[in-house]
Amino acid sequence: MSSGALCTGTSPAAAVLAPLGRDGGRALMLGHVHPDADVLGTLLALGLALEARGWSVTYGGPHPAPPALDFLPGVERYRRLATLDGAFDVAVLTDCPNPQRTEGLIEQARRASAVVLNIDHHPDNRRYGDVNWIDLSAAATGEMVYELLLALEAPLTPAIATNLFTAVHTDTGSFRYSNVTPRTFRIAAALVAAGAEPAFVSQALYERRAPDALRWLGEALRRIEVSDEGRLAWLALPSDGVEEALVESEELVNYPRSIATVRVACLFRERGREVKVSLRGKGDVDVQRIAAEFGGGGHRNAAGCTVDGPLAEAMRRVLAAVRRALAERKGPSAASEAAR
Ligand SMILES: [Mn+2]
Repeated sequence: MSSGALCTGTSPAAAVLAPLGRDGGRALMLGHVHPDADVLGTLLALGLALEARGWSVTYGGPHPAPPALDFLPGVERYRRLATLDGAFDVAVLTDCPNPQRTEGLIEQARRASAVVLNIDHHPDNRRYGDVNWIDLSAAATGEMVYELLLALEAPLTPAIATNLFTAVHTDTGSFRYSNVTPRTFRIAAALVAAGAEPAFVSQALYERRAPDALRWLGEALRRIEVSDEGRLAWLALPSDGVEEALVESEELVNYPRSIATVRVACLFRERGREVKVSLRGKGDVDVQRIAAEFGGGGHRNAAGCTVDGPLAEAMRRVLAAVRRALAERKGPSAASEAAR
């Protein structure tokens, strides 16, 4: 693994600005598997800003953008990439802690690009870029790319602002999670002033369900189980009959997480021989450490991993690890924890 320059500030260092500062060039905005709004919003925002300066920009990754994010300005430019054409002055990856999540495109990008720029806020980032900007205090990579565009003196168009606002909006659970800081709101305010519309983004994200999706959601929520004196809750979805796009768009793990007593919530999604696991905490258990036991990663309160099936065996292993973490964290009652 290459280990290039490392920058950790809230503002981009000169090494981060250098490959992007000139007028014109060829840039690759490279996303990872199943890109979410923080990935897509930041890649599109930075790409659009570079295009305004005469750059030619390619946007894509191993998977296409999900239909639920079809409202992001410029997202029609983002496509599934199998191979890369030509050479790039810079390849940018955002919100991607592990280069393996590009399914091999990172190797091609390295060969084709003068500089690989890695912009992320995950604590387990592998620092695989020639330049790595890792700001663990950022609630979203969207905050970092906002600072980057300010430093580049790029104009914040409504399209760019909408992309960054959506990135911050989703990574903070609509400004509800513990990663939200005064800076998050300052940046959000600046983005709204620049033309992002909160009501439009909220409706686009949360109020475009089909009636069938709601019925299906009801069926799924019936499966929620609660145990360990209410401290642990999970939802397990076998592979049969559930439309993947529906699961992706619903952030289902937030439902078990919303139970008052729950300290750790899990979502298990069986996919062929693998089970995708999403873990959510409320601050007292570090779910990233649990995910890391299974080769995954994420943040303290939100992490994920992929575990070998079958579903029941995956659940047994992961729930055992969660219970170990809960036992380590025994002490104050759930009520006094909730009051902190
Ligand atoms: Mn993120």
